[in-house]
Amino acid sequence: MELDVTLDFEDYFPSMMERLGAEGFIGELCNGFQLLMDGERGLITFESLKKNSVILGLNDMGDDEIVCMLSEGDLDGDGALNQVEFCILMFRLSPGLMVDNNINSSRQWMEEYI
Ligand SMILES: [Ca+2]
Repeated sequence: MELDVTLDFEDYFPSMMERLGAEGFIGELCNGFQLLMDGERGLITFESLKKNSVILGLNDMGDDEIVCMLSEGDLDGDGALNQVEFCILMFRLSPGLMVDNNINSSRQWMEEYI
C-alpha cells in the first residue's frame, strides 16, 4: 500500500478542476488556504505554514521549501500569502491546468471567483 500522501500538484489539480468546475475548485483552494493560514492575521505565514502543513500531508516540507514557497507566492512583498496569492501560487504549481501560466492573467481569472 502506497503511504506517500504528498500531493501531486500536476496530476491532482486538473482532475479536481474537471470534477468540481472552476468555481468549486477555487472553493477547495480557499478551504486549503483556511487550513494553512494564521487565524489571527488571516494570512499564510512561515509559522502558520510550518505548523499547519502537516494537516495537508506536507509534513516533509523543509524550512527552505517553505521560505521558497512564500517568496515565490508573495506578490505584494509583505512576506506572507493572502488568499489570492495562495490560489495563484497553487495554479502556477500546476502546469497541467488549462490556465495561462502568466501571473497577471491567472490573477484576473482568480479574482472573478474569489
Ligand atoms: Ca503577500
